[in-house]
Amino acid sequence: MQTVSRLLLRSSAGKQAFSRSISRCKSSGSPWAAYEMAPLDPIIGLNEQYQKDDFPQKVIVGVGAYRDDVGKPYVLPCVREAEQKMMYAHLDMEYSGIAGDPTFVDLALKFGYGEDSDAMKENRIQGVQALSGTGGLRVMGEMLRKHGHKHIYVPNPTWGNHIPIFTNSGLEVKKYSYYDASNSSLAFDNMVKDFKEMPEGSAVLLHACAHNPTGMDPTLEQWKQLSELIKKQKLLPFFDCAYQGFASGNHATDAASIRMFVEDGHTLAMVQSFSKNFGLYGHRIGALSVVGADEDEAKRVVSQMKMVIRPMYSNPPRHGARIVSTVLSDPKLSQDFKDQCAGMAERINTMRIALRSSLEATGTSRPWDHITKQIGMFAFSGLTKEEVTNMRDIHHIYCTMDGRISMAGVTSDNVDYIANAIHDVSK
Ligand code: KET
Repeated sequence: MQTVSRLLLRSSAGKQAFSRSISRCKSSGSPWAAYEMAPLDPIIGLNEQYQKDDFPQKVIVGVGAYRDDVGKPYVLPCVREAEQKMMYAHLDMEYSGIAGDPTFVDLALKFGYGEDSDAMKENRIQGVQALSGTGGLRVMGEMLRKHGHKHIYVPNPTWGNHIPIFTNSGLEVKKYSYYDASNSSLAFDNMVKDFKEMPEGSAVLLHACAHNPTGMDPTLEQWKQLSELIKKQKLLPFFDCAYQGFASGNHATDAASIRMFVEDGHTLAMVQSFSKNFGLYGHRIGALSVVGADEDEAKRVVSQMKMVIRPMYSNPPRHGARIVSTVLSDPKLSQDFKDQCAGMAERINTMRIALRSSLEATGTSRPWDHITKQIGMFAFSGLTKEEVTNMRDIHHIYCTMDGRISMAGVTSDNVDYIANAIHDVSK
């Protein structure tokens, strides 16, 4: 009790909450009496609102989860086939090690860094299985804080959850310029300026590809400039790779930034998610890795990751790791994966073209060319908060408050409805 009160009393908000809690607890007798209803999550919370809406034409384009052209969740056929193989293998259900399944980790790292990476061959890349991207980000945040980091830089804007993940890890979240909303483009000059001002040793989060939410990535030339600058400034690059395969349709092409940085000699970190590219959202499967100066250094860092993981969740689940390993260790299933991932990216691109042309056909006065200029899962529409609210209240279309539309939820059937609604709220 003493420890709990000390923690709560650290801040004045904590003090107030604590005294409210004590007085409500005294009056109702329940220790939970003072707990207030927390707000809905800005992304996942949309699903709850959508479920309650009984309008027949309602549309959800909130969370970044792929849907097929009739709006249904999609399980990749290569994943189904891997599960069949696994069923007949009578696998055990033992605990994983703290670092997860080593076969999975090895295949995941080759998937990210490339099989022929020299750093891979020199064993300078080591990693652990992670509870998908989110879990890997949190482990990295905690580890950085434990090892003296006070802050981390993230792009402005970034995936909303980056901020509480790192804040809850005890890091201060600082932002670097990324996007110029006035002309829907990368704010590269300002980005460079901000990087030049970062203190030496700062961790800087980079979206490896298909930046969320803007859909705008640096070009390869710009990545090269960033690589040189990051080295000069002695920063620690930390890649969040959540959409590998969703930008170009090819996972190797989408890893170009990371592979370039490794070739340029950076020591860095990367978190990978298999939620989107393998469609394994609910299996929570990903990897967290580092490139060290040598094998021993990389292994020491991984040993520290394990020190964070063991008291946090002990060890990760088995099923998703086995699915990814089964696919990536089988040449036929690997090829099937490539084709099916390319198919998802292609459907999204077709929908981008359809949404833009449908919008342009409404007689709109706003430009919509950014929709086809952007890549990955999202269209960063430029709709204001008020327009987003009207989309929801008038047209029953659910997207995030920043105007981000998950293109994966756009289908041949709803694209015109969405375009007309966008036009109606923005004209
Ligand atoms: N990084 C980025 C950039 C990202 O967009 C997501 C998920 C994640 C990491 C984590 O995904 P995980 O499933 O933990 O591997 N983004 C989508 C889902 C979410 O918000 O949880 C989204 O933006 O809709």
